[in-house]
Amino acid sequence: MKDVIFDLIDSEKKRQSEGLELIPSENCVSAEVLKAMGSILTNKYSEGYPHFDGIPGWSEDKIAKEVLPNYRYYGGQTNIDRIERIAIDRACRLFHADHANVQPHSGAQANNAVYYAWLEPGDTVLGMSLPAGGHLTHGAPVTLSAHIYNFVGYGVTEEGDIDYDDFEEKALECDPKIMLVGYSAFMKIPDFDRVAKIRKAAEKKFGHEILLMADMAHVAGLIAGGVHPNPLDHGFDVMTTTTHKTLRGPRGGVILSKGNVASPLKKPEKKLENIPILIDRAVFPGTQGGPLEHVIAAKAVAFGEDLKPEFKEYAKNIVENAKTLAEELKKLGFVLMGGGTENHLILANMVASFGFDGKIYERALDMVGLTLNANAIASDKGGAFRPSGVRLGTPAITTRGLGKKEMIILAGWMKKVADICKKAETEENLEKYSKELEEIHKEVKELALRFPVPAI
Ligand code: DSN
Repeated sequence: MKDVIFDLIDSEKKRQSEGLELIPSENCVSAEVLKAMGSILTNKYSEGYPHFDGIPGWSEDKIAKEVLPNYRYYGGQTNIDRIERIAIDRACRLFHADHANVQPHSGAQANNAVYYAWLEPGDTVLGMSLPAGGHLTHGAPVTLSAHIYNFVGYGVTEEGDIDYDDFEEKALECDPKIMLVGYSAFMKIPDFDRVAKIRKAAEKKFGHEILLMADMAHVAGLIAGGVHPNPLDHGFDVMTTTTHKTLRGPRGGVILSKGNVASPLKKPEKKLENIPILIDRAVFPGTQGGPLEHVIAAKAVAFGEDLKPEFKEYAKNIVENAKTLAEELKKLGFVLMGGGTENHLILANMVASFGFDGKIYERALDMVGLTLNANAIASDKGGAFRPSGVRLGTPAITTRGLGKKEMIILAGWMKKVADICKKAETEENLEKYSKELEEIHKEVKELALRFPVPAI
């Protein structure tokens, strides 16, 4: 008998096909990425790392005897090693990195490995605070890393940009070991050069090296596509990212770094120049066991797609769509944080726009097949469960081929749903407007089916 799980997968295929995905951290993978991810590579254990290309000053013979047998803890790695090596090489080419660790199971795992590579318990990390748009793993008190390390949060300005004065003041006060630029709800392009200058001043004051880390999980695809600056080109040592957002790969993480690339078998001195090796040791055996080689193969396929010229066009279109959608929403009375967007992401303050919160709007949009998420805005009073805003973005709909014309239609639907929420006032009352919502749903479905989800 067919397992019910497959019925539910079919049902999810229908939901994705008939609706439009506006969650800015989601995307639709290609058939090739899906095929690699669903392959028999999932059968294989391969703790360790693929064979190394060479170690300066070591003979081939010495490497063969002393290093290679120790690189993996299981036999049968002929194909796995080649796959992982290709994933690493492609990731390095995409982001101008000296080294890539492609094994993190997620962005959170990637961040935790970087912390473990560089910090001692109690050390300080300066990162964007959660209410300002930072990520849970940048110091939210509920996380494991917040129990181990000391996180100091910087904020954003009224205009929605990083408050660089606050950043600088805190950097020169809190003696950070890591300075972190990264976020999951931020619409501006960071001034990486300014942060690199602040790092130098803080290093001078405190007399030790400070790791410059960028968590680019949201915008990595824009960086790869050349429409967003690359922190590794602007003095940053490490960049972490997930692989499933704008990069359009399988769910997972990767850590890119600058520095000496050498054998992870010997623990090097804790210096910035050794960060690639420290990171390899921190991922395995530091914080993870067996790598997911079927996912690593899918990462390699996605990185191959991201290196193609078409991906540059895709990245450009993501940003153009987001800007068009933001402008249309503003014309219709939506108050947008930061006044709009410079990337793929839009944060609308629903309380300031129409007097209701993000949760009722998320629910009503779900009813018409438009999916986004309620999201706190800086200095939000509504808490995590009744945030004032909604966060939306264009990576998935751009993959499906929607363009300027459809952004204008989409903004119109969003306004109609906002008008219904205003009348309904509560989520329970939305049912009273089910006929009006169903009319919009029909239109959404008709348009969505004209732009098929790849690989479905
Ligand atoms: N959950 C991701 C996002 O939606 O931004 C961050 O981890």
